[in-house]
Amino acid sequence: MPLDEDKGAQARLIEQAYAADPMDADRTIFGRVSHADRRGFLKGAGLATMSAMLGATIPFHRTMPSGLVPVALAQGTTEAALFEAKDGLTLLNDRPINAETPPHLLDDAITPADRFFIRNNGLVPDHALAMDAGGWTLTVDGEVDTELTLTIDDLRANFEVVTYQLQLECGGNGRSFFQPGASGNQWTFGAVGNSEWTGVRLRDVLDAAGLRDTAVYTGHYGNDPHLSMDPARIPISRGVPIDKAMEEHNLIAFEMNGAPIPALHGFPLRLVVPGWPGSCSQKWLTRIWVRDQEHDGPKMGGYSYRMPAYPVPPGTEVPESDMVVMESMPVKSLITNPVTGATATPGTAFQVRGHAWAGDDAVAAMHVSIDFGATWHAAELDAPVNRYAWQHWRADLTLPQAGYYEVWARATDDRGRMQPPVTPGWNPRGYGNNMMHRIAVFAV
Ligand SMILES: Nc1nc2c(c(=O)[nH]1)N[C@H]1C(S)=C(S)[C@@H](COP(=O)(O)O)O[C@H]1N2
Ligand SMILES: [Mo]
Repeated sequence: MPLDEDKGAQARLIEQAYAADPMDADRTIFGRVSHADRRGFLKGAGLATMSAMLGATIPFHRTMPSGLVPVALAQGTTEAALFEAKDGLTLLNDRPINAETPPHLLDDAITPADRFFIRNNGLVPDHALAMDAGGWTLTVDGEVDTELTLTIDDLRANFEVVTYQLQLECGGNGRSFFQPGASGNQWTFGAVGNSEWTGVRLRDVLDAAGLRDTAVYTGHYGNDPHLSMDPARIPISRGVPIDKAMEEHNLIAFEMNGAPIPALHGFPLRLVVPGWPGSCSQKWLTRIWVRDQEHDGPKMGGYSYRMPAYPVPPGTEVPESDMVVMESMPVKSLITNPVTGATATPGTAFQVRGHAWAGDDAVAAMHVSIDFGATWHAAELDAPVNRYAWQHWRADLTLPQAGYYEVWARATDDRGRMQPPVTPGWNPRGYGNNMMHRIAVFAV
């Protein structure tokens, strides 16, 4: 087959790599084709390149839509390649893949998928890497009158499809600041995002199944493989009390920001249970088991996503029986502009801005300080576009003279609770750290 259509250097590189080791084409190539963005590159690839990558001619190439990414190549997508396409995230762990977003990259009102943090406990399932939703079903069973098995088309056809902006934060966000430290991903500030999610309401689906009087809790299941690859083990299965599950804003989502949910974020179906630890929002969702007791799946018990029932001095060995499940996340905010370390001109106003959120509650006030918390200025605070969306805030600040300053930001929720200046309530696994975000600003 003549390879004369595409003389680009990248294409030759791919063809050589492919020829050298067809089975390893994906790993060989995509480390190198920078991330000229694999998908973008494939979309622009000429027929010869595409054929070389597939290792076969394409007899019906005339009817192949231009820009189509052949599924055989999409199937070769790896977690590493997907991470490369993420825009400036900090990788905390690559197996399982965990990455956070630096605060200044969370400046958008709606977090783009490329800037949404990744928190996986296991591996991304193959069907998601291939973006193949064929045959996907969701089962709803347990304490229900009618067991349901629903395809994604069934969900779209039989239930109202709604779109909400919902903020999602990992329960362990801020863990790295606890003393003594806790094991687990050393999140700083960026295990949080606020995207637009489209799907059907969890409550509508539970209503369709008919909850029995015995229903007290949900149990969520996805099909992500355990790190051990042992099919008998599952990485995580959490749930929420029925009262929380029946809230209007919980979604069984199939779109993120108007597009299919990306592989890393749960394609083709995930729960979004806002306000509570992100772990309640099962990705790659296959089953909702309605329980007659508190769910006891992996990461529901022991010290996982649990806090001491009473305040303890840092480093205390808390008996397991005194640990209670984390529910609503605490009030919190981020400064997303300027970036820490920025410079400002003395005597000239500049804008500081960011977002704030408060678990099941709303943020009522936002304050900023430039003198290490001695005095506070009220910031302008927007209402959320819908319940559970993060709220935007902004303030104009002026630094009086040249020197080093810190901007501190403090949110207050509608029950009067504020962010503390230092890490709050130490707990064995380092959850729920809502200390204020501080940035450095040099007036020069
Ligand atoms: N199936 C499955 N769902 C999951 C997880 C997982 O490992 N597997 N991680 C959970 C945790 S701990 C968090 S914080 C959120 C993170 O969602 P994101 O990766 O889309 O940011 O997904 C939750 N849902
Ligand atoms: Mo999490």
